[in-house]
Amino acid sequence: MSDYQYIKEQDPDVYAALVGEEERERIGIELIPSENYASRAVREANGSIFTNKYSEGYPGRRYYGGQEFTDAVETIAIDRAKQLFKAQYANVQPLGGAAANVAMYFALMEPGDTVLGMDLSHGGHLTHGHPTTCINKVFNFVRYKMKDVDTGEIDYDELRAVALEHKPKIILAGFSAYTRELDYAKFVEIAKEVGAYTVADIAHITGLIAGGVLQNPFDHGFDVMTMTTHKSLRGPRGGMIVVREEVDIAKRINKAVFPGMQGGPQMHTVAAKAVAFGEALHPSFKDYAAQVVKNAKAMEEVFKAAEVRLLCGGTDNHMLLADVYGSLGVTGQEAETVLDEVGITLNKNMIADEPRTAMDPSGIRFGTPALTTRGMREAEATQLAELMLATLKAKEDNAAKVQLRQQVKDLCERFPVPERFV
Ligand code: DSN
Repeated sequence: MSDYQYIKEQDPDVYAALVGEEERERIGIELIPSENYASRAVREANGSIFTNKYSEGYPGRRYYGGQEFTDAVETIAIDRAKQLFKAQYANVQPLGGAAANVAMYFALMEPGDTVLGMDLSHGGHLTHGHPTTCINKVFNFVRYKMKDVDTGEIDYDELRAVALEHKPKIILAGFSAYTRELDYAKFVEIAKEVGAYTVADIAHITGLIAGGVLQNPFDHGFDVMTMTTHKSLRGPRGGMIVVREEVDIAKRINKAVFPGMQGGPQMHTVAAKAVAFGEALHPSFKDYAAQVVKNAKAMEEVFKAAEVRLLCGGTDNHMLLADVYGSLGVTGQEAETVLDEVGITLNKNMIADEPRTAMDPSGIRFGTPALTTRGMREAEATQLAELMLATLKAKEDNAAKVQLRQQVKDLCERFPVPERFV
Protein backbone atom coordinates (compact mmCIF):
# COMPACT_ATOMS: atom_id res chain seq x y z
CA MET A 1 0.00 0.00 0.00
CA SER A 2 1.09 3.56 -0.65
CA ASP A 3 0.77 6.07 2.13
CA TYR A 4 0.05 9.28 0.14
CA GLN A 5 0.89 11.18 3.33
CA TYR A 6 0.81 14.67 1.83
CA ILE A 7 -2.24 14.13 -0.36
CA LYS A 8 -4.12 12.69 2.59
CA GLU A 9 -3.52 15.82 4.65
CA GLN A 10 -4.03 18.32 1.87
CA ASP A 11 -6.67 16.93 -0.47
CA PRO A 12 -9.08 14.36 0.96
CA ASP A 13 -11.12 14.18 -2.25
CA VAL A 14 -8.22 13.08 -4.41
CA TYR A 15 -6.97 10.88 -1.58
CA ALA A 16 -10.31 9.05 -1.55
CA ALA A 17 -10.04 8.35 -5.28
CA LEU A 18 -6.46 7.08 -4.95
CA VAL A 19 -7.28 4.79 -2.07
CA GLY A 20 -10.39 3.57 -3.88
CA GLU A 21 -8.37 2.64 -6.95
CA GLU A 22 -5.77 0.85 -4.81
CA GLU A 23 -8.49 -1.22 -3.20
CA ARG A 24 -10.16 -1.94 -6.55
CA GLU A 25 -6.86 -3.24 -7.90
CA ARG A 26 -6.17 -5.21 -4.70
CA ILE A 27 -9.40 -7.19 -4.53
CA GLY A 28 -10.25 -7.48 -8.22
CA ILE A 29 -8.48 -9.16 -11.09
CA GLU A 30 -7.34 -7.21 -14.11
CA LEU A 31 -7.88 -9.06 -17.37
CA ILE A 32 -7.76 -6.11 -19.77
CA PRO A 33 -4.86 -7.32 -21.92
CA SER A 34 -3.41 -3.85 -22.33
CA GLU A 35 -3.14 -3.26 -18.60
CA ASN A 36 -0.65 -4.36 -15.99
CA TYR A 37 0.79 -3.45 -12.59
CA ALA A 38 3.89 -1.26 -12.52
CA SER A 39 6.40 -1.88 -9.76
CA ARG A 40 6.81 0.49 -6.84
CA ALA A 41 10.17 1.58 -8.28
CA VAL A 42 8.54 2.50 -11.60
CA ARG A 43 5.81 4.41 -9.79
CA GLU A 44 8.35 6.21 -7.62
CA ALA A 45 10.18 7.45 -10.72
CA ASN A 46 6.87 8.35 -12.36
CA GLY A 47 5.90 10.47 -9.36
CA SER A 48 9.36 12.00 -9.07
CA ILE A 49 10.91 15.44 -9.07
CA PHE A 50 11.59 15.24 -12.83
CA THR A 51 8.04 16.49 -13.35
CA ASN A 52 9.46 19.93 -12.51
CA LYS A 53 11.82 20.11 -15.46
CA TYR A 54 11.52 21.35 -19.03
CA SER A 55 13.96 19.61 -21.36
CA GLU A 56 12.95 20.16 -24.99
CA GLY A 57 15.44 18.50 -27.29
CA TYR A 58 17.53 15.39 -26.75
CA PRO A 59 20.46 14.49 -24.45
CA GLY A 60 23.35 16.90 -25.12
CA ARG A 61 21.14 19.09 -27.36
CA ARG A 62 18.57 20.86 -25.20
CA TYR A 63 17.01 24.29 -25.41
CA TYR A 64 17.10 25.09 -21.68
CA GLY A 65 19.84 24.83 -19.05
CA GLY A 66 20.04 22.56 -16.02
CA GLN A 67 19.96 19.29 -17.94
CA GLU A 68 22.72 17.18 -16.37
CA PHE A 69 20.29 14.78 -14.73
CA THR A 70 17.60 14.74 -17.42
CA ASP A 71 20.34 13.91 -19.93
CA ALA A 72 21.58 11.13 -17.68
CA VAL A 73 18.20 9.52 -17.18
CA GLU A 74 17.09 9.80 -20.82
CA THR A 75 20.39 8.29 -21.96
CA ILE A 76 19.87 5.35 -19.60
CA ALA A 77 16.34 4.84 -20.97
CA ILE A 78 17.57 4.99 -24.58
CA ASP A 79 20.45 2.57 -24.00
CA ARG A 80 18.22 0.05 -22.25
CA ALA A 81 15.51 0.33 -24.91
CA LYS A 82 18.06 -0.37 -27.65
CA GLN A 83 19.26 -3.44 -25.79
CA LEU A 84 15.75 -4.75 -25.15
CA PHE A 85 14.59 -4.51 -28.75
CA LYS A 86 17.91 -5.00 -30.65
CA ALA A 87 17.62 -1.45 -32.03
CA GLN A 88 20.29 1.01 -33.08
CA TYR A 89 18.17 4.02 -32.13
CA ALA A 90 15.37 4.75 -29.69
CA ASN A 91 13.15 7.73 -29.00
CA VAL A 92 11.68 7.43 -25.51
CA GLN A 93 9.73 10.69 -25.50
CA PRO A 94 6.35 9.82 -27.13
CA LEU A 95 3.57 10.40 -24.66
CA GLY A 96 1.71 7.26 -25.69
CA GLY A 97 1.22 4.75 -28.46
CA ALA A 98 -1.00 7.05 -30.50
CA ALA A 99 1.56 9.87 -30.32
CA ALA A 100 4.29 7.42 -31.34
CA ASN A 101 2.31 6.30 -34.38
CA VAL A 102 1.44 9.81 -35.50
CA ALA A 103 5.08 10.95 -35.19
CA MET A 104 6.19 7.85 -37.12
CA TYR A 105 3.71 8.62 -39.95
CA PHE A 106 4.94 12.21 -40.27
CA ALA A 107 8.57 11.06 -40.13
CA LEU A 108 8.22 8.55 -42.96
CA MET A 109 5.56 10.12 -45.21
CA GLU A 110 4.26 13.26 -46.86
CA PRO A 111 0.57 14.23 -46.57
CA GLY A 112 -1.49 12.19 -49.01
CA ASP A 113 0.82 9.17 -48.88
CA THR A 114 -0.60 5.72 -48.23
CA VAL A 115 -0.33 3.28 -45.32
CA LEU A 116 -1.32 -0.36 -45.62
CA GLY A 117 -2.47 -1.61 -42.21
CA MET A 118 -4.69 -4.20 -40.59
CA ASP A 119 -8.41 -3.50 -40.67
CA LEU A 120 -9.68 -2.32 -37.28
CA SER A 121 -12.50 -4.85 -37.29
CA HIS A 122 -9.93 -7.63 -37.81
CA GLY A 123 -7.71 -6.51 -34.93
CA GLY A 124 -5.99 -3.29 -36.08
CA HIS A 125 -5.99 -0.09 -34.06
CA LEU A 126 -7.69 3.31 -34.32
CA THR A 127 -4.32 4.93 -35.07
CA HIS A 128 -3.91 2.63 -38.05
CA GLY A 129 -6.23 5.00 -39.87
CA HIS A 130 -9.75 4.63 -38.59
CA PRO A 131 -12.07 7.12 -40.36
CA THR A 132 -12.78 8.92 -37.06
CA THR A 133 -9.12 9.86 -36.46
CA CYS A 134 -7.38 13.11 -37.48
CA ILE A 135 -4.58 11.29 -39.29
CA ASN A 136 -7.17 9.85 -41.63
CA LYS A 137 -7.58 13.40 -42.96
CA VAL A 138 -3.85 13.62 -43.71
CA PHE A 139 -2.85 10.20 -44.97
CA ASN A 140 -4.54 7.57 -47.08
CA PHE A 141 -5.16 4.21 -45.38
CA VAL A 142 -5.78 0.92 -47.12
CA ARG A 143 -6.40 -2.40 -45.44
CA TYR A 144 -5.65 -6.05 -45.20
CA LYS A 145 -7.65 -8.62 -43.24
CA MET A 146 -7.57 -12.18 -42.02
CA LYS A 147 -8.25 -14.87 -44.59
CA ASP A 148 -9.89 -17.08 -41.98
CA VAL A 149 -11.17 -15.54 -38.75
CA ASP A 150 -11.30 -18.95 -37.10
CA THR A 151 -7.56 -19.58 -37.54
CA GLY A 152 -6.35 -15.99 -37.62
CA GLU A 153 -4.39 -16.55 -40.81
CA ILE A 154 -3.64 -13.21 -42.47
CA ASP A 155 -4.51 -13.04 -46.14
CA TYR A 156 -0.98 -12.36 -47.42
CA ASP A 157 -2.12 -12.71 -51.05
CA GLU A 158 -4.62 -9.91 -50.50
CA LEU A 159 -2.00 -7.90 -48.62
CA ARG A 160 0.37 -8.19 -51.59
CA ALA A 161 -2.34 -7.37 -54.11
CA VAL A 162 -3.40 -4.24 -52.17
CA ALA A 163 0.26 -3.22 -51.84
CA LEU A 164 0.87 -3.60 -55.57
CA GLU A 165 -2.27 -1.62 -56.37
CA HIS A 166 -1.84 1.26 -53.87
CA LYS A 167 1.97 1.48 -53.55
CA PRO A 168 1.95 2.34 -49.81
CA LYS A 169 4.88 4.20 -48.25
CA ILE A 170 4.42 2.15 -45.07
CA ILE A 171 3.31 -1.42 -44.53
CA LEU A 172 2.18 -1.66 -40.95
CA ALA A 173 2.11 -4.91 -38.98
CA GLY A 174 0.48 -4.86 -35.59
CA PHE A 175 -2.79 -4.96 -33.74
CA SER A 176 -4.70 -4.38 -30.56
CA ALA A 177 -7.08 -7.33 -30.86
CA TYR A 178 -5.43 -10.25 -32.62
CA THR A 179 -3.99 -13.37 -31.05
CA ARG A 180 -1.63 -14.98 -33.52
CA GLU A 181 2.02 -14.53 -34.45
CA LEU A 182 2.63 -12.63 -37.69
CA ASP A 183 4.77 -13.72 -40.63
CA TYR A 184 7.12 -10.74 -40.45
CA ALA A 185 9.37 -12.05 -43.22
CA LYS A 186 6.40 -12.02 -45.57
CA PHE A 187 5.68 -8.36 -44.73
CA VAL A 188 9.28 -7.46 -45.50
CA GLU A 189 9.23 -9.39 -48.77
CA ILE A 190 6.10 -7.55 -49.96
CA ALA A 191 7.39 -4.18 -48.75
CA LYS A 192 10.62 -4.67 -50.73
CA GLU A 193 8.58 -5.38 -53.85
CA VAL A 194 6.76 -2.03 -53.59
CA GLY A 195 9.48 0.07 -51.94
CA ALA A 196 7.63 0.58 -48.63
CA TYR A 197 8.96 0.96 -45.11
CA THR A 198 8.02 -1.81 -42.69
CA VAL A 199 6.74 -0.71 -39.31
CA ALA A 200 5.51 -2.98 -36.52
CA ASP A 201 3.18 -1.52 -33.90
CA ILE A 202 4.06 -3.89 -31.08
CA ALA A 203 2.15 -2.01 -28.35
CA HIS A 204 0.47 -5.11 -26.98
CA ILE A 205 3.33 -7.57 -27.26
CA THR A 206 6.31 -5.42 -26.17
CA GLY A 207 6.99 -7.53 -23.11
CA LEU A 208 6.63 -10.78 -25.02
CA ILE A 209 9.16 -9.63 -27.63
CA ALA A 210 11.52 -8.17 -25.01
CA GLY A 211 11.17 -11.40 -23.01
CA GLY A 212 12.01 -13.49 -26.07
CA VAL A 213 8.78 -15.50 -26.33
CA LEU A 214 7.52 -13.86 -29.51
CA GLN A 215 9.57 -13.02 -32.58
CA ASN A 216 11.30 -9.67 -32.88
CA PRO A 217 10.28 -8.03 -36.19
CA PHE A 218 13.80 -6.56 -36.44
CA ASP A 219 15.15 -10.10 -36.84
CA HIS A 220 13.18 -10.20 -40.10
CA GLY A 221 14.37 -6.81 -41.33
CA PHE A 222 11.60 -4.45 -40.16
CA ASP A 223 12.66 -0.79 -40.21
CA VAL A 224 10.80 0.66 -37.22
CA MET A 225 8.75 -0.44 -34.22
CA THR A 226 6.29 1.75 -32.31
CA MET A 227 4.92 0.76 -28.95
CA THR A 228 3.50 1.62 -25.58
CA THR A 229 5.49 1.02 -22.42
CA HIS A 230 2.69 0.28 -19.95
CA LYS A 231 1.24 -2.96 -21.25
CA SER A 232 3.13 -6.27 -21.19
CA LEU A 233 6.39 -4.34 -20.65
CA ARG A 234 5.12 -3.21 -17.19
CA GLY A 235 6.40 0.34 -17.45
CA PRO A 236 4.74 3.71 -16.94
CA ARG A 237 1.96 4.91 -19.25
CA GLY A 238 3.81 6.13 -22.35
CA GLY A 239 5.10 5.42 -25.84
CA MET A 240 8.35 4.73 -27.66
CA ILE A 241 9.75 4.36 -31.17
CA VAL A 242 12.79 2.22 -32.00
CA VAL A 243 14.69 2.05 -35.28
CA ARG A 244 16.56 -1.05 -36.41
CA GLU A 245 19.56 0.55 -38.07
CA GLU A 246 19.05 3.51 -40.40
CA VAL A 247 20.36 6.78 -39.02
CA ASP A 248 18.34 8.81 -41.52
CA ILE A 249 15.08 7.24 -40.28
CA ALA A 250 16.13 7.84 -36.67
CA LYS A 251 16.83 11.52 -37.37
CA ARG A 252 13.45 11.97 -39.02
CA ILE A 253 11.69 10.22 -36.11
CA ASN A 254 13.44 12.48 -33.59
CA LYS A 255 12.43 15.61 -35.51
CA ALA A 256 8.85 14.41 -35.85
CA VAL A 257 8.54 13.79 -32.09
CA PHE A 258 10.19 17.09 -31.16
CA PRO A 259 9.65 19.76 -32.39
CA GLY A 260 7.21 18.18 -34.86
CA MET A 261 4.54 17.00 -32.48
CA GLN A 262 5.44 17.40 -28.85
CA GLY A 263 6.90 20.09 -26.61
CA GLY A 264 8.77 19.33 -23.42
CA PRO A 265 9.12 15.62 -22.77
CA GLN A 266 7.68 14.27 -19.56
CA MET A 267 10.96 13.44 -17.88
CA HIS A 268 9.33 11.78 -14.87
CA THR A 269 7.83 9.26 -17.30
CA VAL A 270 11.15 8.90 -19.11
CA ALA A 271 12.79 8.15 -15.74
CA ALA A 272 10.09 5.56 -15.03
CA LYS A 273 10.65 4.03 -18.48
CA ALA A 274 14.35 3.71 -17.64
CA VAL A 275 13.50 1.85 -14.43
CA ALA A 276 11.00 -0.43 -16.18
CA PHE A 277 13.48 -1.23 -18.96
CA GLY A 278 16.03 -2.14 -16.28
CA GLU A 279 13.49 -4.57 -14.82
CA ALA A 280 12.74 -6.03 -18.26
CA LEU A 281 16.46 -6.65 -18.84
CA HIS A 282 16.60 -8.72 -15.65
CA PRO A 283 16.72 -12.49 -16.38
CA SER A 284 13.48 -13.04 -14.41
CA PHE A 285 11.56 -11.05 -17.02
CA LYS A 286 11.98 -13.91 -19.50
CA ASP A 287 10.19 -16.22 -17.07
CA TYR A 288 7.44 -13.65 -16.64
CA ALA A 289 6.93 -13.33 -20.41
CA ALA A 290 6.87 -17.12 -20.89
CA GLN A 291 4.35 -17.51 -18.07
CA VAL A 292 2.06 -14.85 -19.60
CA VAL A 293 1.70 -17.02 -22.71
CA LYS A 294 1.30 -20.27 -20.74
CA ASN A 295 -1.45 -18.66 -18.68
CA ALA A 296 -3.25 -17.48 -21.81
CA LYS A 297 -3.07 -21.05 -23.19
CA ALA A 298 -4.55 -22.37 -19.94
CA MET A 299 -7.50 -19.98 -20.29
CA GLU A 300 -7.88 -20.96 -23.93
CA GLU A 301 -8.29 -24.61 -22.95
CA VAL A 302 -11.17 -23.83 -20.57
CA PHE A 303 -13.04 -21.77 -23.16
CA LYS A 304 -12.47 -24.40 -25.83
CA ALA A 305 -13.70 -27.18 -23.55
CA ALA A 306 -16.85 -25.12 -22.93
CA GLU A 307 -17.26 -24.76 -26.70
CA VAL A 308 -17.08 -20.97 -26.61
CA ARG A 309 -15.93 -19.67 -29.98
CA LEU A 310 -12.50 -18.07 -29.80
CA LEU A 311 -11.52 -15.73 -32.61
CA CYS A 312 -8.41 -16.95 -34.44
CA GLY A 313 -9.15 -20.35 -32.88
CA GLY A 314 -7.06 -19.60 -29.78
CA THR A 315 -3.93 -17.67 -28.94
CA ASP A 316 -0.16 -17.48 -29.44
CA ASN A 317 0.22 -14.41 -27.26
CA HIS A 318 -1.22 -12.92 -24.08
CA MET A 319 -4.82 -12.31 -25.13
CA LEU A 320 -8.02 -14.04 -26.15
CA LEU A 321 -11.09 -12.88 -28.01
CA ALA A 322 -14.30 -14.77 -27.33
CA ASP A 323 -17.56 -14.54 -29.24
CA VAL A 324 -19.73 -14.66 -26.13
CA TYR A 325 -22.85 -13.54 -27.95
CA GLY A 326 -22.58 -16.23 -30.61
CA SER A 327 -21.72 -18.96 -28.09
CA LEU A 328 -23.60 -18.02 -24.90
CA GLY A 329 -26.17 -15.41 -25.96
CA VAL A 330 -24.53 -12.80 -23.72
CA THR A 331 -23.51 -9.56 -25.45
CA GLY A 332 -20.04 -8.09 -25.00
CA GLN A 333 -21.46 -5.22 -22.93
CA GLU A 334 -23.50 -7.56 -20.73
CA ALA A 335 -20.44 -9.72 -20.19
CA GLU A 336 -18.23 -6.75 -19.29
CA THR A 337 -20.83 -5.49 -16.79
CA VAL A 338 -21.56 -8.77 -15.04
CA LEU A 339 -17.86 -9.70 -14.83
CA ASP A 340 -17.13 -6.28 -13.33
CA GLU A 341 -19.74 -7.03 -10.68
CA VAL A 342 -17.74 -10.04 -9.50
CA GLY A 343 -14.39 -8.22 -9.64
CA ILE A 344 -13.14 -9.42 -13.03
CA THR A 345 -12.28 -6.49 -15.29
CA LEU A 346 -12.06 -6.93 -19.05
CA ASN A 347 -13.42 -5.17 -22.10
CA LYS A 348 -16.13 -5.75 -24.63
CA ASN A 349 -14.70 -6.05 -28.12
CA MET A 350 -15.90 -6.29 -31.67
CA ILE A 351 -15.29 -9.61 -33.34
CA ALA A 352 -14.16 -9.82 -36.97
CA ASP A 353 -17.01 -8.89 -39.33
CA GLU A 354 -19.03 -7.85 -36.27
CA PRO A 355 -22.79 -8.21 -36.82
CA ARG A 356 -23.65 -6.01 -33.79
CA THR A 357 -22.46 -2.52 -32.76
CA ALA A 358 -19.17 -1.18 -31.37
CA MET A 359 -20.87 -0.17 -28.10
CA ASP A 360 -22.56 -3.55 -27.65
CA PRO A 361 -20.58 -6.02 -29.71
CA SER A 362 -20.51 -9.80 -29.72
CA GLY A 363 -17.15 -10.28 -28.09
CA ILE A 364 -14.95 -9.82 -25.08
CA ARG A 365 -11.17 -9.39 -25.03
CA PHE A 366 -9.12 -10.54 -22.09
CA GLY A 367 -5.54 -11.42 -21.28
CA THR A 368 -2.93 -12.50 -18.79
CA PRO A 369 -0.17 -9.86 -18.33
CA ALA A 370 -1.57 -8.50 -15.04
CA LEU A 371 -2.57 -11.77 -13.42
CA THR A 372 0.86 -13.18 -14.24
CA THR A 373 2.49 -10.19 -12.52
CA ARG A 374 0.56 -11.23 -9.40
CA GLY A 375 2.36 -14.57 -9.56
CA MET A 376 -0.58 -16.58 -10.84
CA ARG A 377 0.23 -19.63 -12.96
CA GLU A 378 -1.76 -22.10 -15.06
CA ALA A 379 -3.84 -23.42 -12.13
CA GLU A 380 -5.07 -19.94 -11.23
CA ALA A 381 -5.55 -18.92 -14.88
CA THR A 382 -7.70 -22.02 -15.32
CA GLN A 383 -9.67 -21.18 -12.18
CA LEU A 384 -10.23 -17.64 -13.41
CA ALA A 385 -11.48 -18.82 -16.79
CA GLU A 386 -13.90 -21.15 -14.98
CA LEU A 387 -15.05 -18.28 -12.77
CA MET A 388 -15.63 -16.17 -15.89
CA LEU A 389 -17.79 -18.82 -17.50
CA ALA A 390 -19.72 -19.40 -14.28
CA THR A 391 -20.34 -15.65 -14.01
CA LEU A 392 -21.57 -15.39 -17.59
CA LYS A 393 -24.00 -18.21 -16.91
CA ALA A 394 -25.10 -16.69 -13.56
CA LYS A 395 -25.94 -13.35 -15.15
CA GLU A 396 -29.29 -12.86 -13.37
CA ASP A 397 -28.51 -14.93 -10.26
CA ASN A 398 -27.54 -12.49 -7.52
CA ALA A 399 -26.79 -15.14 -4.89
CA ALA A 400 -24.43 -16.92 -7.25
CA LYS A 401 -22.74 -13.63 -8.10
CA VAL A 402 -22.10 -12.88 -4.42
CA GLN A 403 -20.35 -16.23 -4.10
CA LEU A 404 -18.35 -15.69 -7.26
CA ARG A 405 -17.30 -12.23 -6.04
CA GLN A 406 -15.99 -13.82 -2.87
CA GLN A 407 -14.05 -16.46 -4.82
CA VAL A 408 -12.41 -13.79 -6.96
CA LYS A 409 -11.53 -11.78 -3.86
CA ASP A 410 -10.06 -14.85 -2.12
CA LEU A 411 -7.91 -15.59 -5.16
CA CYS A 412 -6.70 -11.99 -5.33
CA GLU A 413 -5.83 -11.98 -1.65
CA ARG A 414 -3.77 -15.13 -2.13
CA PHE A 415 -1.84 -13.34 -4.90
CA PRO A 416 -1.26 -9.73 -3.83
CA VAL A 417 0.15 -7.29 -6.36
CA PRO A 418 3.91 -7.33 -5.72
CA GLU A 419 5.77 -4.12 -4.90
CA ARG A 420 8.98 -5.21 -6.62
CA PHE A 421 9.88 -7.52 -9.49
CA VAL A 422 13.68 -7.68 -9.20
N1 DSN B 1 -6.36 1.04 -25.55
C1 DSN B 1 -5.38 0.08 -25.98
C2 DSN B 1 -5.88 -1.32 -25.86
O1 DSN B 1 -6.61 -1.57 -24.93
O2 DSN B 1 -5.54 -2.15 -26.67
C3 DSN B 1 -4.87 0.32 -27.32
O3 DSN B 1 -4.73 1.66 -27.56
